[in-house]
Amino acid sequence: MESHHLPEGATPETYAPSPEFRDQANVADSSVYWRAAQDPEGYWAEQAQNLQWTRPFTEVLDWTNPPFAKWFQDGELNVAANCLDRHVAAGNGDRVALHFEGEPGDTRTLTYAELTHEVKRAANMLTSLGVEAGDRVAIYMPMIPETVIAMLAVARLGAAHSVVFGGFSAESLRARIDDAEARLVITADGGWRKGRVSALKPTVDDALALNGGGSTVTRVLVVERAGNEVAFDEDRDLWWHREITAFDGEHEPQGFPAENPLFILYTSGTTGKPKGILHTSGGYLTQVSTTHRDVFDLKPETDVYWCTADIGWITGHSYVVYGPLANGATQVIYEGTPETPDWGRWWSIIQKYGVTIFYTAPTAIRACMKVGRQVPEQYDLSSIRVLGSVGEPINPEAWRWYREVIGAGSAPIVDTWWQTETGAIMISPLPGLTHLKPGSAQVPQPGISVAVVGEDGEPVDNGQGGLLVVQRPWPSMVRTIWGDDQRFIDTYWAKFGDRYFAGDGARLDDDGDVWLLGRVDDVMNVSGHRLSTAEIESALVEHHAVAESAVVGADDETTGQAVVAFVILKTQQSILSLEDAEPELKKHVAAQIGAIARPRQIFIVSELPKTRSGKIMRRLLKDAAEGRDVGDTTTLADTAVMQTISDRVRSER
Ligand code: 6R9
Repeated sequence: MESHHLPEGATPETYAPSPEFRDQANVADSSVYWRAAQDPEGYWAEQAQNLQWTRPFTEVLDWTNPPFAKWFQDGELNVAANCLDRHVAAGNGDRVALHFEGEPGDTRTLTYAELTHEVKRAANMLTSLGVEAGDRVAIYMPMIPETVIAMLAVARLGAAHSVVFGGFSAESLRARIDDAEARLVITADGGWRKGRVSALKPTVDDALALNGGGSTVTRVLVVERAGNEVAFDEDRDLWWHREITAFDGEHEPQGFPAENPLFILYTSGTTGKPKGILHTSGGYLTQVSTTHRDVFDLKPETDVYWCTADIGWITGHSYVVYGPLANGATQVIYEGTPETPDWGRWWSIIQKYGVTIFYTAPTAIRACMKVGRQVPEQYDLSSIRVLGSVGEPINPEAWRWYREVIGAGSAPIVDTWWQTETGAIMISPLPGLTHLKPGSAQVPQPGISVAVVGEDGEPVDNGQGGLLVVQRPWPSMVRTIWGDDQRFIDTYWAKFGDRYFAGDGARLDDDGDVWLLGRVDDVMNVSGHRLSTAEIESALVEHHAVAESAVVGADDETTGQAVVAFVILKTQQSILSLEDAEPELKKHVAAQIGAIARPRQIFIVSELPKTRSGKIMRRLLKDAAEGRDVGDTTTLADTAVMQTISDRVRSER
């Protein structure tokens, strides 16, 4: 810890980069911020030159029709070739792209040459199944190399993938397939989680059987991974390993326009219906590769990078697949959970592969803290030189533990703020420059401009809480909500004109560093995953015994927030006894949405607190769920309700 280089007004706990780190850092000259701020488009155009364009762009940004941005629009490129072929052509074909570690302990290594070969074969296979540029392909897979191969093969053909996290239910999968009108689903028989096989193909079968069975899907391609027994529809289903044998590794990549859709990824919004966030090609790849190189200080020749995110989330898209591979990085991908077979698993993987850059979420760090430092201390973690955090604010206590126990007291921690919608990191320290402050994501990246404003859109004073906005378009920004331009405008742009409203509260300190304060809407953050209160409420009321429900995200020591539901049962129902209701409804939510949405607690109540206009007061329920005294209830139609509810909650704590 140092204090003599502190800018005026900085908090005392500040960690400067070591001189050794600074001397070797990719970005060691702070004038980059100033240069990029003078000419953001020039900065991004320069970054885009690190990609291989089959047709060079002449226009950087078209913002004539806000909020619909076009970046590098007259340029053409092939995203997959940028992640694969060009590294092979540059003589780096023998470099390891993926060190895969299966949960049961099986391993597979793929060099860039091998990965390129596999993606070319897969692209030929998909072509034979009718996949063409402009199509959508749903991917419902465990964390295995074929998932990366499938995504890149789809991208190589100019089609768009929609990856659905393997923990989502048949209903959630089906809603996403329908919304994107996917014609093909790529899945696996199952994957390994917590020492057991977690089946995937049966969920695909269930999803496609819903709504009378008719869907846009004509084919299901199945990777053999876990060996579990699966049903096969001979007219529809194909084994990947059988099909692929017919195809060789010759495939000429074609250039596609920079604004060609690359993927749709669904994320929770404030209403029940998930939003299909659309990302396109050239701008997205530019910003994910730039930030991956500079924020993590990547040296592709020597680093071994590991991001623990599942590919089903945006972090997996941007910082497992596209950023690292565009940069020619060597990385680890791991199929399973950190506690399998025991809590030493992650640390043993770091030791085994000599991981130098490690990127994970605060919820995982807190879970490891709970287990105790004696576990990681049994492993040699001395290869680590950069640590990253993403998904929610990292509390200073977890930050210090992460730095000390995992980072040997010296590794810089980059706390990266961004969203599914932003596509890439927006606010983060740069490890060779920034004096780190535990708990703050700190600095907008070069070329990015943010502000903290009040409801009126005017900047608030430093130290005051407000709403985070992004002031200018950025290359990896969401282009629209799939099929719903109006919702795109309403959700992100209607509030502050042509500035992007992120939905997060924030404040600036006197150094201008950004502190994130959590969501300002009805979106919860559970273990770094976004869940909508409305979506869980509607799942609950779909249960035939439920009359009404209210869901809140309550503070939780490990998961950041946890789902707490308040439910009114139908008076005439005789299906559920009071004792059975809680477990049954938990199971129901998990089946409807996915295990991540399973409530921590469900309280069966006889009434919910409502305003006179009939709005449920979730704020009061949150107070009760977090064990606080419930504040002002005078706006409630019935003031006694909250007393009854908080007594109930207390009696169960
Ligand atoms: C990448 C990702 C986005 C929401 C975002 C914010 C929260 C993410 C954060 C953070 C504070 C950080 N969030 N990173 N809050 N500090 N470093 O997580 O995308 O799943 O779309 O979630 O997560 O609330 O709005 P996504």
